[in-house]
Amino acid sequence: MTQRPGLGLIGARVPRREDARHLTGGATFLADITLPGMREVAFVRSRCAHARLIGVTAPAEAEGCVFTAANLGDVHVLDAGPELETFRRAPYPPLATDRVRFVGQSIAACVAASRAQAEDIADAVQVDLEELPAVVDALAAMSGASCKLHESWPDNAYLRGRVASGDMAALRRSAPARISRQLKMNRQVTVHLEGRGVVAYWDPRRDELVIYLSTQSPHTARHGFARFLGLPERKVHVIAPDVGGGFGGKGRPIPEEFVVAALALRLGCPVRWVEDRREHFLASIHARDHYYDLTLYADRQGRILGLEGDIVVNAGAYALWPPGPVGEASLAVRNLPGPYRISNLDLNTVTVATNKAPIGAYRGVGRPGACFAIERLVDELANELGMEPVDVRRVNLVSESEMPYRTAADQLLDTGDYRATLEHAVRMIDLDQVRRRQARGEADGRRIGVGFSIYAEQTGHGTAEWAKRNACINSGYDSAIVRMLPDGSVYVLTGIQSHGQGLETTLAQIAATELGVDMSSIAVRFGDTAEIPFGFGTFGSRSTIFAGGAIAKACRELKEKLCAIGAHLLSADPERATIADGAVVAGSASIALSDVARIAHFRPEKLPPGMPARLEVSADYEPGEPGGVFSYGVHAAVVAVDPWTGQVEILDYAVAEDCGTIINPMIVDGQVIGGVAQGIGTALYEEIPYDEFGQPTATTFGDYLVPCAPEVPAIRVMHTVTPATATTYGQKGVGEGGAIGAPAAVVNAVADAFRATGAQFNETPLTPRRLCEALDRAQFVPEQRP
Ligand code: MCN
Repeated sequence: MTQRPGLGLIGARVPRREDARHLTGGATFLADITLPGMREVAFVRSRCAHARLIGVTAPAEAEGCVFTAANLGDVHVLDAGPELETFRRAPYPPLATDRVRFVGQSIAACVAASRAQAEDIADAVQVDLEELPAVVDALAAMSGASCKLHESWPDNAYLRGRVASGDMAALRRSAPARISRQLKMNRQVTVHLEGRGVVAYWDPRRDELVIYLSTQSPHTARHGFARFLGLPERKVHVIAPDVGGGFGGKGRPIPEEFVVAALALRLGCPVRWVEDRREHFLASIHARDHYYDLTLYADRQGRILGLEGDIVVNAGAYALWPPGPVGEASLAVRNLPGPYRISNLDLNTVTVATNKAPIGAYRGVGRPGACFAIERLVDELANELGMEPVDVRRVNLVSESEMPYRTAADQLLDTGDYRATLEHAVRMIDLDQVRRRQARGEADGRRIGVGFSIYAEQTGHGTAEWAKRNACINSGYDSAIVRMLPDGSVYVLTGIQSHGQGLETTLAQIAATELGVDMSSIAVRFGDTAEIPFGFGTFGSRSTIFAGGAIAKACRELKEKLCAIGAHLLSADPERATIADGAVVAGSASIALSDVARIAHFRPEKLPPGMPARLEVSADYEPGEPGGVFSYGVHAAVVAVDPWTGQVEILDYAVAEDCGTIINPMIVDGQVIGGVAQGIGTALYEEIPYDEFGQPTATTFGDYLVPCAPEVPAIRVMHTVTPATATTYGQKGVGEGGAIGAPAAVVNAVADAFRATGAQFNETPLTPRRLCEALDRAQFVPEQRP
């Protein structure tokens, strides 16, 4: 890694300060919060994928404890989705009214003194459902014979889109090589360590509803709760305690959380719901579920000439507030050409309603599927042309001299040397050595494969990007307050939220660097809407850019003021003053920051004439031109596949990545490694399958497999540093890249192991069954096991 010198703590491997409490039981997660008189909620959920809701009968002994849509109180269902006339609306009801549209949809909320009692009541509630035909497959849902999810819609499409450029018709006639494939990335859940949860109560002293919520976006949640309940926002106070992971899933409140807030108002006592893991699998946010039908056109030297086809996203039954389900298709289509020079493009997207749980954001949003699709096609093209897959990438990657480069899908790749990063990955995985090993064969008969994938990760985009998406909430900026207290210690208040990614540490590194003070004097605060400045929370790998930018801006202004006060007190020239080692220094004179802060607060008569005393600065931040940045990386995996059982072992995994200037390399390594682990889950293990009746068939960790330590190899990470021009330090986001690149690299490696057989591996997770079926279809019969 080569990084600009002279940036203080920027680039330092500072240990994560939040880990001490997280690892020693000192943290407060949602389920740790108990309040006097608190009641617990259990939900009655639909057992049918699609049905008319005829009636709900509560047991006589549970009178006053069972709430349905009819007696929840005066609530306002939030309309979700982009501000587009062509988007068909399907607001997600807090509790079902006349119809249920997926297994697990909440129908009634049962309240009792304990969760166990609430669950007993829920078990005793009778729900009368008249079953309707269900559709779970997105392609079937788009056929004329399908049942309709929403009666007023002409078909089951939420939204259709098209991205096109160049002359596809001419290319179709003339292209020397073409590869057509159908690819599928199946449905997953977000599987954060801590489930969702909410505690709500009315605080008469402050005349407000207090909502503890395990969330990534406290202010957005506040806005949603206020609108749902018809309360002014000043009467809704959202507090995020420690959040044990979110991976995008906690970015948006779900109906159960809204219901708990409504119950707290209705019942006048604290009410809590803590999601259990089965509820998480059934009805928390689902993700991915993409289908691609694509044709790649190329010349015989491997130069990609064009890409066309369809992207279908199975979005489930309802649109989750605020953005609805369209981000998947939008990000997938715009990132499908990746960092490749592709001049002809014709891609159609459709986001489809089915009788599955609604989808939302999960690490990578749209891009793991897009990366999987294009990177599989690149490898298949290499096979067709008899080329080394890496060579096809070398031919097509955008070069450093072409930056900034606008792709055919209108994405502006800002800075970077993608080709150099590819060469790093090739060296790290030692491609020649792997090829030699393949040629030798394995003593145990397993087959070795090596796979690469390249991704460009859109991070930290400003208001123009969100306006382009017609987003109903444009999160293109964020804000910070930096406040020095009378003893010289500092509060950094930020509108974003840390839910595991280490921001308490990295944002303190930024503030300490800018102010010239020791990190130990800085407290980073987030997650309390009564305390922090307005902001949009954490998603889209935006925090280091937005919160980092806002904090740096506020700190610079505060530093200037501190220098002016210090110089005045020292009778020195403010132009010559700076902060070093906890003091304002001007030439040979200095005054401790604690003295400056104390005087500013308590002895304002000593300040420069007319200067306001308050040592507090707030700042907004949005990245400069070109309004957003792309980090990128190359993943390389080596696998050994057992052709008799379909078991895949990942032998080696290397990532060469570039997220611009790095704030904390240790944390960035952790982000990459964690993301790759999740990507391995996508590639090989994780899926929420539904049967033909719309019943999900993986609702425990017994059926929904996540990679654990034995399945995740020692991942090696290296960084190149190409600073962004649009951000404060040249930093780019990094939180999602690991999850974006891994599925394609792993599946490409498996495909490489069977390159000569013609077997097709185009669906994730590539379970042993799918792998063996692919070999069967290719009529590949492994030799006798040695
Ligand atoms: N970082 C850095 N230098 C950079 C970029 C980032 O040191 N150039 C550091 C950051 O300061 C931060 C971390 O890396 O500590 C991730 O930063 P960033 O890329 O800005 O992403 P966000 O902080 O906005 O985090 C969100 C991102 C996303 S979208 C998901 S999903 C995600 C993730 O990061 N969910 C996570 N990482 C996660 N990590 C954990 N442990 N748990 C989750 O739920």
